[in-house]
Amino acid sequence: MKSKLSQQFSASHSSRQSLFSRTAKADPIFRTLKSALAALLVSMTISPMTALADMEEADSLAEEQVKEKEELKDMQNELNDIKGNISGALGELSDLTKKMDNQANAKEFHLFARETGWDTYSGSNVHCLSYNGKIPGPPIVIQEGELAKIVLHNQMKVSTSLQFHGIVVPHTVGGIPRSGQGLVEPGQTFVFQFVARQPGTFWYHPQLIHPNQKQLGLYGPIVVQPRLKSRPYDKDITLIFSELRKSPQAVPANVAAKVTPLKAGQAKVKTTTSEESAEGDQQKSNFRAVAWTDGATPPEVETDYLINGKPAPTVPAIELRKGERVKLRLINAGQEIVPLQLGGHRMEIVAVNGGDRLEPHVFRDTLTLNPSDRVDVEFTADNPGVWSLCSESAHQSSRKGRFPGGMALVVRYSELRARQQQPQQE
Ligand SMILES: [Cu+2]
Repeated sequence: MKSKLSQQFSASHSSRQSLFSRTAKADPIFRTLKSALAALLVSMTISPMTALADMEEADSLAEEQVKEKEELKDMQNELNDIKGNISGALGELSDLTKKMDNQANAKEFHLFARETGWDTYSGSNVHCLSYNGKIPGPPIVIQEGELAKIVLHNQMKVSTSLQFHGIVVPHTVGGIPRSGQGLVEPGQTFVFQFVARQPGTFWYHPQLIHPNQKQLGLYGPIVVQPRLKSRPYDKDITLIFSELRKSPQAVPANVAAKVTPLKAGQAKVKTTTSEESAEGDQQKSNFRAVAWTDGATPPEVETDYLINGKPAPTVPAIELRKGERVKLRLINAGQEIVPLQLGGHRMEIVAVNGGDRLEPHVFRDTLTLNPSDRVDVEFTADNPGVWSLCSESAHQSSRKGRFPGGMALVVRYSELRARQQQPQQE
């Protein structure tokens, strides 16, 4: 049996419990209080020391993150550097490969400068100078961007040099010749190398310190073919106009003999010429020309006017077929102005002095070639017949007034010729 007190307590306890449950369920204030109490209990479980440690940990974590970010950035920079280096190295490798390819594919030409007997008119053998025994010298035909290797062998009794007129080359190749730099002594060989970067028509000859060698026959054409041909043509013909001075005697032994080689850094060429000695003016010029003879009057000379080394009527004719597109590369290697005329056609001037294609193009039946000019013209063979291409200057297109002679050639349509040659049918 329970005591009365115990019974009372139980009764009161149970009644309180039921009161609490009933009230909590019913009243929102009790709910709020309950949550606040819970939050307080949770906050009391974290001591102040623990919070500080946590904060420090968070700070160091942030620092690490920053460091990691910086390291990542550094790595990225390094990677970029490596990428840059690789691409640079690849570029160098490609340049080197190209260079090697170029070296391997260098187009080589040999020029033998020597004294030569040259037939102009029948029975008229002129003692002159030539490259490889012919006037003009061999054509140097290269592609744009190609490495040209030109080996000059001096088989003359005097020094010589080489200029690639119009082609922009390093000074070691085309500057004023000096010892070891383009001045080639008798019996010596010199290699000139350059990459031809300009398409067009050019020419080669000895440099200004050896001027009379050019007039005695040392010259030749250079054609740099463009990588992209702008307009097709059927025939590509080079014509070099020049004068050849006929000397009654052999080529003077002292032609260009008195050129003193320049040493590196030296600015002047010391030479002897009769006129300049008389003027007492030897030190003024870097370009002391060389006289025919020392102190003597130049020998009397007769001049032949030539196209590709020959005078009319021995200059080969230009044979055409109707409808052909013809390109003429005209080079004036002489000392005189040549007024050139083509019969029956109008020449379209497409380039002057190299690769500059002229826009808009101009058309001419007569054009003027100044000394050293190169003019590229094109025309369409649309007027069948037999025509002339010649200098309008009578002394240039005759042999002392007798025709045919000098700078003149025949332009003819081969179909007409074939028809003329066919036996007449009845
Ligand atoms: Cu020149």
